[in-house]
Amino acid sequence: MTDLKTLLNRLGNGGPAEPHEIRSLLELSSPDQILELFETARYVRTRYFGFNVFLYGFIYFSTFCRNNCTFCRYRRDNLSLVRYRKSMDEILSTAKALAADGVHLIDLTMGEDPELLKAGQADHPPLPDLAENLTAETGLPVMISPGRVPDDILTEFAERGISWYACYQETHTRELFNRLRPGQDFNARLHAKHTARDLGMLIEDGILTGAGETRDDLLDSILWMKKLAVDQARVMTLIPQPETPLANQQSQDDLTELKLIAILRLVLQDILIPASLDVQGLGGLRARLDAGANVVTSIVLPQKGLAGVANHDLDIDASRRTVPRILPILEQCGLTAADQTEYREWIQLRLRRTHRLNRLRKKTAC
Ligand code: SAM
Ligand code: MD0
Ligand code: SF4
Repeated sequence: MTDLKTLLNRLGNGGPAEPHEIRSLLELSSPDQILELFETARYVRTRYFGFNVFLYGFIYFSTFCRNNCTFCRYRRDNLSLVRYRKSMDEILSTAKALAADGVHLIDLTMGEDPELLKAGQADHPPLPDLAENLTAETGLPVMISPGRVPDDILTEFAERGISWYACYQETHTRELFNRLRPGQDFNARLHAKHTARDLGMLIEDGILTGAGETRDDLLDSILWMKKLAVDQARVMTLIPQPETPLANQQSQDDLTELKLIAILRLVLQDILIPASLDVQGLGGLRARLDAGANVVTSIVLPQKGLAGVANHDLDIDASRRTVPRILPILEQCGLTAADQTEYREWIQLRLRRTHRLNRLRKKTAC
């Protein structure tokens, strides 16, 4: 059995990890050893990104959803909330304000809103037009998080220059997926990510932890995301939501999330890994960055009636999910917000790599 120092030394220098070695990292419980894990993750982050961190503005523009995910406040059967669908003008003005605050990307997120999935509604152009308008008006790259959408819509996103497709599997174990996302098709959700990648988009996948998974489930997810060669990988700790089937799930502290951030950094090395403000708000940011994350996500403008997902209102109207509140924390961590140009350059390089790999895959398939 390799000792921890040897293993961290190898991973810290970009070496490979065997599944049983990743499992041993997931099992770490000694505080000193966990700190060594985080330190190595920061070392790897510095090698690829220096001290730069990227900032993602978040616009949850429709909270209507046709699905019934057991963990989610916005599931169809939850009748206890007032839902909203923001107009094109509201979305544009919010995106411009976020851009002026210095975010690097606009993350356009929605429930699987049947109205928006139909082409072009009164107040709304079709989704690909909406996303393209945002790119044009803000000059920023756009991520779209619409849930599972058909291939023709993905094709339009790619043709309109949308950089990212985000779609979180939550777990890569079918049986657990069926419990978390009942009535949804495991393969179809994976297929959407493959299709987006084949179309030349960058892709993000993600794990939900604290939702009844085992260590082997987590290991499987890490191996899947490595195989899929995702460009961004996230982990979120379940925040049990009232009025949902997982309302009484025992709350989990954030240690597993932090270890997963560090392990993803060591196994996937040069990808983007979010520190989401949506789990513990601003108070949880430093720990996530110290574990090796390099993107702050879920930056939400206050007083606009916009919601978060896991924590729908935490820190939002107190203006604590804003760029000015984040910058001092980056500084405490010895980090700094990248220039918008630096992020665009990273995207361009990564997209070129995707296109190269796609060409190679096509050639070997012939
Ligand atoms: N409706 C789209 C979909 O499901 O793909 C887009 C929304 S997606 C950004 C919502 C994500 O937030 C989920 O995939 C899940 O990872 C996370 N999430 C939702 N509810 C959560 C909760 N209660 N606790 C933690 N994370 C949650
Ligand atoms: C976040 N609440 O960044 C958001 C969301 C969607 N692409 C991201 C899960 O944490
Ligand atoms: Fe809908 Fe997404 Fe929530 Fe599932 S996670 S219920 S698809 S908004």
